[in-house]
Amino acid sequence: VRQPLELLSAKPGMMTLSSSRIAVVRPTPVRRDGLSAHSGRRLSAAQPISRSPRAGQVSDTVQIVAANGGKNGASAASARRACPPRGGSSWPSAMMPRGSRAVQARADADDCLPIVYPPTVDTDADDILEVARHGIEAGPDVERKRGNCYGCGVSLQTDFPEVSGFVPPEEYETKRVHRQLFGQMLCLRCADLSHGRMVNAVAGQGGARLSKGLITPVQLRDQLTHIRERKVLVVKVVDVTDFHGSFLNKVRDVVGGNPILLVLTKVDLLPPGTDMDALREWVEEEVVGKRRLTLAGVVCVSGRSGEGMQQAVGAMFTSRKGRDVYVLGSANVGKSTFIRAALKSMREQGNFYVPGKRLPTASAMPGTTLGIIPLKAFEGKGIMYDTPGVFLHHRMNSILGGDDIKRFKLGASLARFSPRCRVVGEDEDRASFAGLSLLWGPLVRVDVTEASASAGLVFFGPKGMRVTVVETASLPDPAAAAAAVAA
Ligand SMILES: Nc1nc2c(ncn2[C@@H]2O[C@H](COP(=O)(O)OP(=O)(O)OP(=O)(O)O)[C@@H](O)[C@H]2O)c(=O)[nH]1
Ligand SMILES: [Mg+2]
Repeated sequence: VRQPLELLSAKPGMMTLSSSRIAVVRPTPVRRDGLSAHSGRRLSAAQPISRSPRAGQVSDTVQIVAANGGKNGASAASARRACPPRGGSSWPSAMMPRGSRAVQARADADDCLPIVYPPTVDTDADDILEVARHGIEAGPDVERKRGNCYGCGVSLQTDFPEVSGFVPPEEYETKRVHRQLFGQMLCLRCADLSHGRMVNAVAGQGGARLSKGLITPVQLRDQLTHIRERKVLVVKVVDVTDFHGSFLNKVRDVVGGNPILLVLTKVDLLPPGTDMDALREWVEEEVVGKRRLTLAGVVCVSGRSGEGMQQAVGAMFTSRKGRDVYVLGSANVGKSTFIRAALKSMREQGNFYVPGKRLPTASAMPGTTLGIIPLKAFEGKGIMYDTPGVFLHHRMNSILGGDDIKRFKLGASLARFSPRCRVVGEDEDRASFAGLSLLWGPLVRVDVTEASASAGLVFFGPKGMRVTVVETASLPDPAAAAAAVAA
Protein backbone atom coordinates (compact mmCIF):
# COMPACT_ATOMS: atom_id res chain seq x y z
CA VAL A 1 0.00 0.00 0.00
CA ARG A 2 2.11 2.74 -1.33
CA GLN A 3 0.03 5.78 -1.91
CA PRO A 4 -3.46 7.07 -1.53
CA LEU A 5 -5.69 6.48 -4.47
CA GLU A 6 -7.71 8.57 -6.80
CA LEU A 7 -11.14 7.83 -8.00
CA LEU A 8 -10.81 8.84 -11.59
CA SER A 9 -14.34 8.92 -12.77
CA ALA A 10 -16.82 9.32 -9.99
CA LYS A 11 -19.66 8.06 -12.12
CA PRO A 12 -22.21 5.64 -10.87
CA GLY A 13 -21.84 2.20 -12.29
CA MET A 14 -18.24 1.83 -13.25
CA MET A 15 -15.07 3.38 -12.03
CA THR A 16 -11.46 2.59 -12.63
CA LEU A 17 -8.72 3.33 -10.17
CA SER A 18 -5.18 4.38 -10.66
CA SER A 19 -2.49 4.32 -8.08
CA SER A 20 -3.16 7.87 -7.04
CA ARG A 21 -5.64 9.44 -4.65
CA ILE A 22 -9.16 8.80 -3.50
CA ALA A 23 -10.62 11.30 -1.11
CA VAL A 24 -14.35 10.90 -0.87
CA VAL A 25 -16.61 8.20 -2.09
CA ARG A 26 -19.97 9.75 -2.85
CA PRO A 27 -22.31 6.99 -3.85
CA THR A 28 -25.13 7.75 -6.23
CA PRO A 29 -28.49 6.37 -5.20
CA VAL A 30 -29.70 3.69 -7.57
CA ARG A 31 -33.35 2.81 -7.97
CA ARG A 32 -34.48 -0.77 -8.10
CA ASP A 33 -35.25 -0.44 -11.82
CA GLY A 34 -31.64 0.48 -12.59
CA LEU A 35 -32.30 4.20 -13.17
CA SER A 36 -30.39 6.86 -11.34
CA ALA A 37 -32.47 8.22 -8.51
CA HIS A 38 -31.13 11.70 -9.32
CA SER A 39 -31.65 12.01 -13.03
CA GLY A 40 -33.88 9.10 -13.92
CA ARG A 41 -31.31 8.24 -16.65
CA ARG A 42 -30.34 4.68 -17.23
CA LEU A 43 -27.09 3.88 -15.50
CA SER A 44 -24.05 2.48 -17.15
CA ALA A 45 -23.70 -1.00 -18.48
CA ALA A 46 -21.82 -1.98 -15.39
CA GLN A 47 -25.04 -1.71 -13.47
CA PRO A 48 -26.30 -5.14 -14.36
CA ILE A 49 -22.89 -6.58 -13.52
CA SER A 50 -23.56 -6.10 -9.86
CA ARG A 51 -26.92 -5.27 -8.49
CA SER A 52 -26.24 -4.86 -4.85
CA PRO A 53 -23.63 -5.89 -2.41
CA ARG A 54 -26.14 -7.82 -0.39
CA ALA A 55 -29.46 -9.31 -1.38
CA GLY A 56 -32.24 -6.79 -1.13
CA GLN A 57 -29.95 -3.79 -0.83
CA VAL A 58 -30.13 -1.83 -4.03
CA SER A 59 -29.68 1.73 -2.96
CA ASP A 60 -26.45 3.63 -2.51
CA THR A 61 -24.17 1.22 -4.26
CA VAL A 62 -20.69 2.12 -5.36
CA GLN A 63 -18.96 -0.29 -7.67
CA ILE A 64 -15.29 -0.34 -8.39
CA VAL A 65 -14.33 -2.41 -11.35
CA ALA A 66 -10.74 -3.57 -11.86
CA ALA A 67 -7.71 -2.27 -10.14
CA ASN A 68 -5.80 -1.12 -13.15
CA GLY A 69 -6.36 1.87 -15.34
CA GLY A 70 -6.46 5.59 -14.81
CA LYS A 71 -4.50 8.46 -16.16
CA ASN A 72 -2.47 9.97 -13.45
CA GLY A 73 1.11 9.44 -14.50
CA ALA A 74 2.51 11.85 -11.95
CA SER A 75 1.11 9.94 -9.05
CA ALA A 76 2.20 6.67 -10.59
CA ALA A 77 5.65 8.23 -10.60
CA SER A 78 5.52 9.15 -6.97
CA ALA A 79 4.12 5.74 -6.16
CA ARG A 80 7.13 4.17 -7.80
CA ARG A 81 9.45 6.55 -6.07
CA ALA A 82 7.98 5.42 -2.79
CA CYS A 83 8.86 1.82 -3.57
CA PRO A 84 11.75 0.31 -1.71
CA PRO A 85 14.26 -1.66 -3.72
CA ARG A 86 13.77 -5.26 -4.81
CA GLY A 87 13.89 -7.84 -2.10
CA GLY A 88 12.02 -5.26 -0.11
CA SER A 89 10.06 -7.28 2.35
CA SER A 90 11.93 -4.71 4.40
CA TRP A 91 9.06 -2.30 3.80
CA PRO A 92 9.84 0.61 6.11
CA SER A 93 7.98 0.41 9.39
CA ALA A 94 6.48 3.86 8.78
CA MET A 95 4.53 2.32 5.93
CA MET A 96 3.12 -0.53 7.96
CA PRO A 97 -0.36 -0.16 9.37
CA ARG A 98 -0.45 -0.13 13.10
CA GLY A 99 -1.50 -3.54 14.31
CA SER A 100 -0.52 -4.88 10.92
CA ARG A 101 0.65 -8.12 12.47
CA ALA A 102 -2.91 -8.91 13.44
CA VAL A 103 -4.08 -7.97 9.99
CA GLN A 104 -1.33 -10.05 8.48
CA ALA A 105 -2.19 -13.07 10.60
CA ARG A 106 -5.81 -12.83 9.64
CA ALA A 107 -4.84 -12.38 6.02
CA ASP A 108 -2.68 -15.50 6.12
CA ALA A 109 -5.42 -17.43 7.82
CA ASP A 110 -7.79 -16.44 5.06
CA ASP A 111 -5.22 -17.45 2.51
CA CYS A 112 -5.01 -13.84 1.38
CA LEU A 113 -1.98 -12.23 -0.06
CA PRO A 114 0.07 -10.25 2.42
CA ILE A 115 -1.59 -6.91 2.85
CA VAL A 116 1.46 -4.74 3.10
CA TYR A 117 3.84 -5.81 0.45
CA PRO A 118 5.92 -3.78 -1.93
CA PRO A 119 5.67 -4.76 -5.56
CA THR A 120 9.05 -5.99 -6.70
CA VAL A 121 9.94 -3.02 -8.81
CA ASP A 122 13.53 -3.39 -9.83
CA THR A 123 14.18 0.06 -11.01
CA ASP A 124 15.05 3.60 -10.74
CA ALA A 125 11.68 5.32 -11.03
CA ASP A 126 12.96 8.20 -13.12
CA ASP A 127 14.37 5.81 -15.69
CA ILE A 128 11.06 4.14 -16.27
CA LEU A 129 9.14 7.31 -16.65
CA GLU A 130 11.65 8.77 -19.05
CA VAL A 131 11.35 5.67 -21.15
CA ALA A 132 7.61 5.51 -20.94
CA ARG A 133 7.10 9.14 -21.81
CA HIS A 134 9.84 10.05 -24.20
CA GLY A 135 11.49 6.81 -25.12
CA ILE A 136 15.21 6.56 -24.88
CA GLU A 137 17.03 4.43 -27.38
CA ALA A 138 17.66 1.02 -25.84
CA GLY A 139 21.16 0.18 -24.65
CA PRO A 140 23.87 -1.40 -26.80
CA ASP A 141 22.69 -2.38 -30.25
CA VAL A 142 22.13 -5.97 -31.04
CA GLU A 143 22.94 -6.68 -34.63
CA ARG A 144 19.83 -8.19 -36.12
CA LYS A 145 19.69 -10.33 -39.22
CA ARG A 146 17.25 -10.50 -42.08
CA GLY A 147 14.11 -12.44 -41.38
CA ASN A 148 11.50 -12.12 -38.65
CA CYS A 149 10.14 -14.27 -35.87
CA TYR A 150 6.60 -15.25 -36.88
CA GLY A 151 5.53 -15.16 -33.21
CA CYS A 152 6.53 -11.62 -32.23
CA GLY A 153 7.60 -10.01 -35.53
CA VAL A 154 11.03 -8.92 -34.24
CA SER A 155 13.98 -9.31 -36.57
CA LEU A 156 16.17 -12.30 -35.89
CA GLN A 157 19.64 -12.42 -34.36
CA THR A 158 21.99 -15.28 -33.56
CA ASP A 159 24.35 -13.82 -30.96
CA PHE A 160 22.48 -13.11 -27.71
CA PRO A 161 20.24 -15.93 -26.40
CA GLU A 162 18.80 -13.65 -23.71
CA VAL A 163 17.67 -11.01 -26.19
CA SER A 164 14.48 -11.12 -28.29
CA GLY A 165 14.77 -12.56 -31.78
CA PHE A 166 17.43 -15.15 -30.92
CA VAL A 167 17.55 -18.33 -32.98
CA PRO A 168 20.46 -20.78 -32.87
CA PRO A 169 23.00 -20.01 -35.63
CA GLU A 170 22.71 -23.48 -37.23
CA GLU A 171 18.92 -23.20 -37.49
CA TYR A 172 19.23 -19.74 -39.00
CA GLU A 173 21.76 -20.96 -41.53
CA THR A 174 19.58 -23.88 -42.64
CA LYS A 175 16.58 -21.60 -43.16
CA ARG A 176 18.70 -19.05 -44.98
CA VAL A 177 19.95 -21.68 -47.41
CA HIS A 178 16.36 -22.75 -48.07
CA ARG A 179 15.19 -19.14 -48.34
CA GLN A 180 12.79 -19.57 -45.44
CA LEU A 181 13.73 -16.56 -43.39
CA PHE A 182 10.27 -15.00 -43.33
CA GLY A 183 7.34 -16.45 -41.40
CA GLN A 184 9.13 -19.74 -40.70
CA MET A 185 11.13 -19.30 -37.50
CA LEU A 186 10.13 -18.78 -33.88
CA CYS A 187 12.57 -16.98 -31.61
CA LEU A 188 13.64 -18.42 -28.26
CA ARG A 189 11.75 -15.74 -26.30
CA CYS A 190 8.49 -16.62 -28.05
CA ALA A 191 9.03 -20.31 -27.31
CA ASP A 192 9.56 -19.40 -23.64
CA LEU A 193 6.49 -17.13 -23.56
CA SER A 194 4.27 -19.80 -25.03
CA HIS A 195 5.41 -22.10 -22.21
CA GLY A 196 4.18 -19.59 -19.66
CA ARG A 197 7.52 -17.97 -18.80
CA MET A 198 7.39 -14.21 -18.34
CA VAL A 199 10.28 -12.92 -20.43
CA ASN A 200 10.38 -9.18 -20.77
CA ALA A 201 11.64 -7.42 -23.92
CA VAL A 202 10.54 -3.83 -23.28
CA ALA A 203 12.45 -1.17 -21.34
CA GLY A 204 10.37 0.29 -18.53
CA GLN A 205 7.98 -2.66 -18.28
CA GLY A 206 7.73 -3.58 -14.60
CA GLY A 207 10.58 -1.17 -13.94
CA ALA A 208 13.07 -2.90 -16.25
CA ARG A 209 16.13 -0.74 -16.75
CA LEU A 210 17.35 0.17 -20.15
CA SER A 211 19.73 -2.53 -21.15
CA LYS A 212 21.01 -4.54 -24.00
CA GLY A 213 18.39 -5.57 -26.49
CA LEU A 214 15.38 -4.13 -24.72
CA ILE A 215 13.06 -2.28 -27.06
CA THR A 216 11.62 1.02 -25.91
CA PRO A 217 7.90 1.84 -25.88
CA VAL A 218 8.60 4.61 -28.38
CA GLN A 219 10.31 2.23 -30.78
CA LEU A 220 7.21 0.05 -30.60
CA ARG A 221 4.82 2.93 -31.13
CA ASP A 222 6.84 4.36 -34.03
CA GLN A 223 6.07 1.25 -36.03
CA LEU A 224 2.44 2.37 -36.14
CA THR A 225 3.04 5.79 -37.64
CA HIS A 226 2.57 4.68 -41.26
CA ILE A 227 -1.01 3.51 -40.59
CA ARG A 228 -2.49 6.98 -40.91
CA GLU A 229 -0.96 7.32 -44.38
CA ARG A 230 -2.69 4.19 -45.68
CA LYS A 231 -6.35 3.41 -46.40
CA VAL A 232 -7.09 0.56 -44.03
CA LEU A 233 -9.65 -0.75 -41.58
CA VAL A 234 -8.48 -0.40 -37.98
CA VAL A 235 -9.63 -2.97 -35.44
CA LYS A 236 -9.11 -1.32 -32.09
CA VAL A 237 -8.98 -3.85 -29.26
CA VAL A 238 -9.92 -2.75 -25.75
CA ASP A 239 -9.77 -4.89 -22.59
CA VAL A 240 -13.29 -4.90 -21.17
CA THR A 241 -11.98 -5.41 -17.64
CA ASP A 242 -10.03 -2.16 -17.89
CA PHE A 243 -12.03 -0.12 -20.37
CA HIS A 244 -10.81 3.37 -19.54
CA GLY A 245 -7.27 2.28 -18.75
CA SER A 246 -6.75 0.43 -22.03
CA PHE A 247 -8.79 2.64 -24.34
CA LEU A 248 -6.04 4.63 -26.12
CA ASN A 249 -7.71 8.01 -26.21
CA LYS A 250 -5.42 9.40 -28.89
CA VAL A 251 -6.20 6.67 -31.38
CA ARG A 252 -7.02 9.20 -34.13
CA ASP A 253 -3.44 10.52 -33.96
CA VAL A 254 -2.29 7.03 -34.86
CA VAL A 255 -4.89 5.96 -37.40
CA GLY A 256 -5.91 9.26 -39.02
CA GLY A 257 -9.33 9.18 -40.67
CA ASN A 258 -9.46 5.40 -41.18
CA PRO A 259 -12.64 3.60 -40.05
CA ILE A 260 -12.41 1.97 -36.62
CA LEU A 261 -14.12 -1.24 -35.58
CA LEU A 262 -14.10 -1.38 -31.78
CA VAL A 263 -13.55 -4.83 -30.28
CA LEU A 264 -14.19 -5.25 -26.57
CA THR A 265 -12.39 -8.40 -25.64
CA LYS A 266 -12.05 -10.69 -22.58
CA VAL A 267 -15.80 -10.69 -21.95
CA ASP A 268 -15.41 -14.20 -20.51
CA LEU A 269 -13.77 -12.54 -17.50
CA LEU A 270 -16.88 -10.57 -16.58
CA PRO A 271 -19.05 -11.95 -13.81
CA PRO A 272 -21.73 -14.41 -14.96
CA GLY A 273 -25.01 -12.77 -15.88
CA THR A 274 -23.45 -9.59 -17.24
CA ASP A 275 -25.90 -7.96 -19.63
CA MET A 276 -23.99 -7.70 -22.93
CA ASP A 277 -26.56 -5.45 -24.59
CA ALA A 278 -26.34 -2.98 -21.74
CA LEU A 279 -22.55 -3.19 -21.91
CA ARG A 280 -22.55 -2.39 -25.64
CA GLU A 281 -24.96 0.48 -25.06
CA TRP A 282 -22.75 1.90 -22.35
CA VAL A 283 -19.67 1.61 -24.55
CA GLU A 284 -21.37 3.41 -27.41
CA GLU A 285 -22.34 6.21 -25.05
CA GLU A 286 -18.76 6.44 -23.71
CA VAL A 287 -17.13 6.38 -27.12
CA VAL A 288 -19.53 8.01 -29.53
CA GLY A 289 -21.41 10.21 -27.08
CA LYS A 290 -18.57 11.46 -24.90
CA ARG A 291 -15.44 11.09 -27.01
CA ARG A 292 -17.09 11.82 -30.35
CA LEU A 293 -15.23 8.99 -32.01
CA THR A 294 -16.94 7.72 -35.15
CA LEU A 295 -17.01 3.97 -35.24
CA ALA A 296 -17.66 1.35 -37.90
CA GLY A 297 -19.13 -0.85 -35.15
CA VAL A 298 -18.74 -2.30 -31.66
CA VAL A 299 -18.39 -6.02 -30.96
CA CYS A 300 -17.96 -7.84 -27.65
CA VAL A 301 -15.81 -10.96 -27.87
CA SER A 302 -13.67 -13.40 -26.00
CA GLY A 303 -10.56 -14.44 -27.88
CA ARG A 304 -10.17 -17.21 -25.33
CA SER A 305 -13.62 -18.82 -25.41
CA GLY A 306 -14.48 -17.79 -28.98
CA GLU A 307 -17.66 -15.98 -27.85
CA GLY A 308 -18.70 -13.29 -30.32
CA MET A 309 -15.93 -14.16 -32.78
CA GLN A 310 -18.28 -14.94 -35.67
CA GLN A 311 -19.94 -11.55 -35.34
CA ALA A 312 -16.52 -9.88 -35.09
CA VAL A 313 -15.29 -11.60 -38.24
CA GLY A 314 -18.54 -10.70 -40.01
CA ALA A 315 -18.20 -7.05 -38.97
CA MET A 316 -14.61 -7.02 -40.17
CA PHE A 317 -15.56 -8.41 -43.59
CA THR A 318 -18.40 -5.91 -43.95
CA SER A 319 -16.36 -2.89 -42.89
CA ARG A 320 -13.07 -3.55 -44.62
CA LYS A 321 -14.33 -3.09 -48.19
CA GLY A 322 -11.20 -4.56 -49.71
CA ARG A 323 -8.83 -2.74 -47.35
CA ASP A 324 -6.10 -4.31 -45.25
CA VAL A 325 -6.87 -4.66 -41.55
CA TYR A 326 -4.64 -3.43 -38.72
CA VAL A 327 -5.38 -4.80 -35.26
CA LEU A 328 -4.09 -2.37 -32.67
CA GLY A 329 -4.53 -1.37 -29.05
CA SER A 330 -2.59 -0.95 -25.85
CA ALA A 331 -0.18 -3.63 -24.67
CA ASN A 332 -1.61 -6.90 -23.39
CA VAL A 333 -5.24 -6.18 -24.23
CA GLY A 334 -5.53 -9.39 -26.28
CA LYS A 335 -4.79 -8.36 -29.90
CA SER A 336 -2.81 -11.46 -30.84
CA THR A 337 -5.33 -13.73 -29.10
CA PHE A 338 -8.11 -11.98 -31.01
CA ILE A 339 -6.27 -12.55 -34.30
CA ARG A 340 -5.69 -16.23 -33.50
CA ALA A 341 -9.37 -16.64 -32.67
CA ALA A 342 -10.48 -14.70 -35.78
CA LEU A 343 -8.32 -16.89 -38.05
CA LYS A 344 -9.68 -20.00 -36.35
CA SER A 345 -13.23 -18.78 -36.84
CA MET A 346 -12.52 -18.03 -40.53
CA ARG A 347 -11.11 -21.52 -41.04
CA GLU A 348 -14.15 -23.03 -39.36
CA GLN A 349 -16.27 -21.18 -41.87
CA GLY A 350 -14.37 -22.89 -44.67
CA ASN A 351 -11.73 -20.28 -45.56
CA PHE A 352 -8.80 -22.66 -45.87
CA TYR A 353 -6.41 -20.10 -47.32
CA VAL A 354 -6.21 -18.66 -43.78
CA PRO A 355 -3.08 -19.81 -41.92
CA GLY A 356 -3.72 -22.47 -39.26
CA LYS A 357 -0.21 -22.60 -37.82
CA ARG A 358 2.75 -20.30 -37.24
CA LEU A 359 0.48 -17.74 -35.66
CA PRO A 360 1.38 -14.71 -33.53
CA THR A 361 2.43 -15.53 -29.98
CA ALA A 362 -0.01 -14.56 -27.23
CA SER A 363 1.14 -14.40 -23.63
CA ALA A 364 0.42 -12.71 -20.31
CA MET A 365 3.63 -10.66 -20.61
CA PRO A 366 2.94 -7.12 -21.89
CA GLY A 367 5.16 -6.45 -24.91
CA THR A 368 4.83 -9.90 -26.45
CA THR A 369 4.42 -8.60 -30.02
CA LEU A 370 7.41 -6.47 -30.97
CA GLY A 371 6.97 -5.92 -34.70
CA ILE A 372 4.24 -5.71 -37.31
CA ILE A 373 3.18 -9.23 -38.33
CA PRO A 374 1.41 -9.64 -41.68
CA LEU A 375 -1.06 -12.52 -42.03
CA LYS A 376 -2.80 -13.59 -45.20
CA ALA A 377 -6.25 -13.64 -43.70
CA PHE A 378 -8.34 -12.73 -46.71
CA GLU A 379 -8.67 -14.23 -50.11
CA GLY A 380 -6.87 -12.21 -52.74
CA LYS A 381 -4.66 -9.34 -51.65
CA GLY A 382 -6.06 -8.51 -48.21
CA ILE A 383 -3.67 -8.72 -45.27
CA MET A 384 -4.41 -8.62 -41.55
CA TYR A 385 -1.63 -7.11 -39.44
CA ASP A 386 -0.91 -7.83 -35.80
CA THR A 387 0.87 -4.86 -34.21
CA PRO A 388 2.95 -4.15 -31.10
CA GLY A 389 0.87 -2.88 -28.18
CA VAL A 390 1.07 0.76 -27.17
CA PHE A 391 2.56 1.01 -23.67
CA LEU A 392 0.51 3.08 -21.27
CA HIS A 393 2.62 3.63 -18.21
CA HIS A 394 -0.35 4.11 -15.89
CA ARG A 395 -1.65 0.57 -16.37
CA MET A 396 -1.13 -1.76 -13.45
CA ASN A 397 0.34 -4.39 -15.72
CA SER A 398 2.99 -1.94 -16.96
CA ILE A 399 3.96 -1.04 -13.43
CA LEU A 400 4.25 -4.63 -12.23
CA GLY A 401 6.95 -7.02 -13.35
CA GLY A 402 6.11 -10.33 -15.04
CA ASP A 403 6.38 -12.36 -11.82
CA ASP A 404 3.92 -10.12 -10.01
CA ILE A 405 1.49 -10.12 -12.94
CA LYS A 406 1.48 -13.88 -12.64
CA ARG A 407 1.32 -13.85 -8.86
CA PHE A 408 -1.66 -11.49 -8.63
CA LYS A 409 -3.36 -13.24 -11.57
CA LEU A 410 -4.14 -9.89 -13.15
CA GLY A 411 -5.58 -11.53 -16.25
CA ALA A 412 -7.77 -14.00 -14.37
CA SER A 413 -11.54 -13.76 -14.22
CA LEU A 414 -12.97 -11.05 -12.06
CA ALA A 415 -14.02 -12.19 -8.65
CA ARG A 416 -16.55 -10.17 -6.72
CA PHE A 417 -15.80 -8.91 -3.23
CA SER A 418 -18.49 -7.25 -1.14
CA PRO A 419 -16.73 -6.47 2.13
CA ARG A 420 -18.83 -5.92 5.24
CA CYS A 421 -18.40 -2.78 7.31
CA ARG A 422 -16.47 -4.86 9.82
CA VAL A 423 -12.91 -4.12 10.78
CA VAL A 424 -10.70 -7.17 10.73
CA GLY A 425 -10.43 -8.69 14.21
CA GLU A 426 -13.72 -7.11 15.45
CA ASP A 427 -16.99 -8.94 16.08
CA GLU A 428 -19.51 -6.31 15.04
CA ASP A 429 -20.21 -4.28 11.93
CA ARG A 430 -19.61 -0.53 11.99
CA ALA A 431 -22.44 1.87 11.14
CA SER A 432 -20.89 2.79 7.77
CA PHE A 433 -17.63 2.69 5.85
CA ALA A 434 -16.78 6.27 6.85
CA GLY A 435 -13.40 6.36 8.55
CA LEU A 436 -12.49 2.91 7.29
CA SER A 437 -9.96 1.90 4.69
CA LEU A 438 -10.18 -1.00 2.31
CA LEU A 439 -6.95 -2.69 1.40
CA TRP A 440 -7.29 -4.54 -1.85
CA GLY A 441 -4.49 -7.06 -1.86
CA PRO A 442 -1.19 -5.26 -1.61
CA LEU A 443 -1.86 -2.85 -4.45
CA VAL A 444 -4.80 -0.62 -3.69
CA ARG A 445 -5.92 1.32 -0.63
CA VAL A 446 -9.28 3.07 -0.55
CA ASP A 447 -9.85 5.52 2.31
CA VAL A 448 -13.53 6.27 2.75
CA THR A 449 -13.98 9.66 4.34
CA GLU A 450 -17.75 10.00 3.97
CA ALA A 451 -20.43 7.42 3.36
CA SER A 452 -24.04 6.94 4.28
CA ALA A 453 -25.05 3.99 6.40
CA SER A 454 -26.56 2.12 3.48
CA ALA A 455 -23.60 2.60 1.15
CA GLY A 456 -21.94 -0.63 0.16
CA LEU A 457 -18.76 -1.23 -1.77
CA VAL A 458 -18.40 -3.94 -4.35
CA PHE A 459 -15.03 -4.76 -5.86
CA PHE A 460 -14.45 -6.74 -9.02
CA GLY A 461 -10.88 -7.81 -9.45
CA PRO A 462 -8.43 -10.68 -9.71
CA LYS A 463 -9.22 -13.57 -7.40
CA GLY A 464 -5.77 -13.41 -5.83
CA MET A 465 -6.46 -9.98 -4.34
CA ARG A 466 -8.74 -10.09 -1.31
CA VAL A 467 -10.23 -7.01 0.28
CA THR A 468 -9.56 -6.31 3.94
CA VAL A 469 -11.18 -3.58 6.06
CA VAL A 470 -9.13 -1.64 8.60
CA GLU A 471 -9.48 1.68 10.38
CA THR A 472 -7.97 4.54 8.40
CA ALA A 473 -6.53 5.87 11.64
CA SER A 474 -4.50 2.67 12.00
CA LEU A 475 -2.75 3.33 8.71
CA PRO A 476 0.11 5.73 8.21
CA ASP A 477 -0.59 9.07 6.64
CA PRO A 478 0.40 8.48 3.02
CA ALA A 479 2.36 11.70 2.67
CA ALA A 480 4.32 11.03 5.85
CA ALA A 481 4.95 7.45 4.78
CA ALA A 482 6.24 8.55 1.38
CA ALA A 483 8.49 11.10 3.09
CA ALA A 484 9.78 8.38 5.42
CA VAL A 485 10.62 6.18 2.45
CA ALA A 486 12.32 9.06 0.68
CA ALA A 487 14.38 9.77 3.79
N1 LIG B 1 -9.67 -14.64 -20.38
C1 LIG B 1 -9.23 -14.09 -21.50
N2 LIG B 1 -7.93 -13.82 -21.62
C2 LIG B 1 -7.51 -13.29 -22.77
C3 LIG B 1 -8.39 -12.97 -23.83
N3 LIG B 1 -7.67 -12.43 -24.84
C4 LIG B 1 -6.40 -12.40 -24.40
N4 LIG B 1 -6.29 -12.92 -23.17
C5 LIG B 1 -5.08 -13.05 -22.37
O1 LIG B 1 -4.49 -11.78 -22.26
C6 LIG B 1 -3.07 -11.88 -22.31
C7 LIG B 1 -2.54 -11.01 -23.43
O2 LIG B 1 -2.96 -11.54 -24.66
P1 LIG B 1 -2.20 -11.17 -26.02
O3 LIG B 1 -3.06 -11.66 -27.13
O4 LIG B 1 -0.78 -11.60 -25.99
O5 LIG B 1 -2.28 -9.58 -25.94
P2 LIG B 1 -1.64 -8.52 -26.95
O6 LIG B 1 -2.57 -7.35 -26.97
O7 LIG B 1 -1.31 -9.15 -28.25
O8 LIG B 1 -0.34 -8.15 -26.14
P3 LIG B 1 1.02 -7.44 -26.68
O9 LIG B 1 1.46 -8.17 -27.89
O10 LIG B 1 1.93 -7.60 -25.52
O11 LIG B 1 0.67 -6.02 -26.93
C8 LIG B 1 -2.79 -13.38 -22.51
O12 LIG B 1 -2.52 -13.93 -21.24
C9 LIG B 1 -4.07 -13.92 -23.07
O13 LIG B 1 -4.27 -15.29 -22.74
C10 LIG B 1 -9.77 -13.27 -23.66
O14 LIG B 1 -10.63 -13.02 -24.52
N5 LIG B 1 -10.14 -13.82 -22.47
MG1 LIG C 1 0.42 -9.33 -29.27
